[in-house]
Amino acid sequence: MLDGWVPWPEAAAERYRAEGYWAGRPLDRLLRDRAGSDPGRIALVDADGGRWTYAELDERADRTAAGLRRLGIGAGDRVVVQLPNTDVFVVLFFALLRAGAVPVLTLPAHRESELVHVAETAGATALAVPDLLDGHDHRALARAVRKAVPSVEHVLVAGDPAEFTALADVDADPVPLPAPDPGDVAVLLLSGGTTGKPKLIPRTHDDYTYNVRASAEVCGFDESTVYLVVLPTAHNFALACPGLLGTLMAGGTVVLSPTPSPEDAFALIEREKVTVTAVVPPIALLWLDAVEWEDADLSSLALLQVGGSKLGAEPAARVEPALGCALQQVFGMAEGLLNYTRLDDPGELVTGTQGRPLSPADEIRVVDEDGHDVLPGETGELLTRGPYTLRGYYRAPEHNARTFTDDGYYRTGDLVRVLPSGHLVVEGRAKDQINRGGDKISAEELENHLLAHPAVHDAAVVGMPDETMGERTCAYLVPRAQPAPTQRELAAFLTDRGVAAYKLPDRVEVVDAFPRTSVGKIDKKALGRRIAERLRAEA
Ligand code: J2J
Repeated sequence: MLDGWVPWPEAAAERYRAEGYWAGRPLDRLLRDRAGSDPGRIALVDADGGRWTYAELDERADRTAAGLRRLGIGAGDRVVVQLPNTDVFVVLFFALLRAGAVPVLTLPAHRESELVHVAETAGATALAVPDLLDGHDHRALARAVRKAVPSVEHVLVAGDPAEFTALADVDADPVPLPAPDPGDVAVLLLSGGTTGKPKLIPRTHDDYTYNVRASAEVCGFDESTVYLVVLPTAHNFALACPGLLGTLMAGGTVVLSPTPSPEDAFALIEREKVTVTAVVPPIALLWLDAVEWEDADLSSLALLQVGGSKLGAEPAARVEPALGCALQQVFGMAEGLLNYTRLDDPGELVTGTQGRPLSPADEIRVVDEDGHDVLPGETGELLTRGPYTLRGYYRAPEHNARTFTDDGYYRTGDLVRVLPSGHLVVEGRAKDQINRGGDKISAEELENHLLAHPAVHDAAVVGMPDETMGERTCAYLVPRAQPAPTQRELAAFLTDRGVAAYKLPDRVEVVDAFPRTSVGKIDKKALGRRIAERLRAEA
């Protein structure tokens, strides 16, 4: 068993098992089961037209698992996986589960700063990367990670491996492998982060399998489902809500799009007769416009899931007429709790709310700043616990003490109100994070990077309103001396430090001093208002 993670209390675990939420089966079985019942059905299609049946995918996963074991990668090993939306990701994911290893999923956009931290925190023994992606050499990234994190013994490369191991060569005749304990951690997901460094989220076989199964049921996935993966496969939404895992569990077909661009995605929707996909609001907005000029046939599309940040009611209402498919809003988090509007919800709930909890066993509370429950319908911070919501981040005891209540509720940092129907409306945020069109940026993490610049005396990062992204990032700086660093200089500095591009500030504001609250903290609310006003004045 992995150490450093926080299991559910035994009484809760017993209840989740007794009530059937936790089925006691390893996560990889969803593929094995379908390979048994529907071996010849197409499980996976890539952008180039590569096609794999359930039996083929299952066998590739077995062969890769055997290859991993031969390399010495096995029970309990953490393996950082940074791969684009390709068959290699899907095969490696299942292979790692079968080998008993724990995939640690990172976004392709992550760079040295994020990867080193993730590999270090996970105590990773291996790293899987593409050779080149969007012009970036991930083998160079892997070299930097290995240098910084000596526990990383193996680098597995999709494509040309240079001095490392080609993933194509991680292949051996299948061997019988011990099944993991379903109560154990199956996968580590990355949190959006509100602190200096991103946190790792342990998801067990039992909890994640339930997450996938219940999601697939609520979203009506079945053998006729053709799901297009548009967001990165490493994202909880695209992976498991119901995502690619839910599609495979239901016996449908997963289609992989290399990018969310209308050109790529629409062509695949037409070619593969895609029935459902999941996007973040800025992509939904882009697609709503793109139907005007892209003449692809989208008539197969029955459902568009939108989540990751708040979708406005106006674009929400445009989805059905413009794309000819139903909308489902999803308010989810890699930490667990998922809220979905239901397929038979009345229109005003679908366009005007962010859904209601997936599971009858999800417990939610909405509390004020003192932790007291607000009156029904009032806005407060959402707390939650349940059969698929973590009880603690991996190896983060101090952070856990702050982020969880004594009785195990996770403080989401989201401000919501609950309607009489049980649907949630997201009203804002209590956490120090910027939600840039679904990409989460920890203000503290970015501030720490900015403070490392020799010309920066102090830094405060806030969100600024943006029509397409919902929010963008504004960095307020107090310089050490004039001239203050420009936005371009800072971007180059941050990129040099290995910070992912989506975290670079969209705007830099130089000030002499920050407004302070009565207790002397930087008044970020005031800064947020200041930049919003300034944007209005400029418009
Ligand atoms: C407002 N805020 C939202 C929404 C997430 C499905 C969908 C999304 C995620 C995800 C996910 C929102 N409206 N509809 O994992 O499986 C913000 C909240 C939340 C945070 C979680 C999934 N949907 N959010 O976005 O772990 O602030 O997961 O707490 O990346 O995104 O971010 P993340």
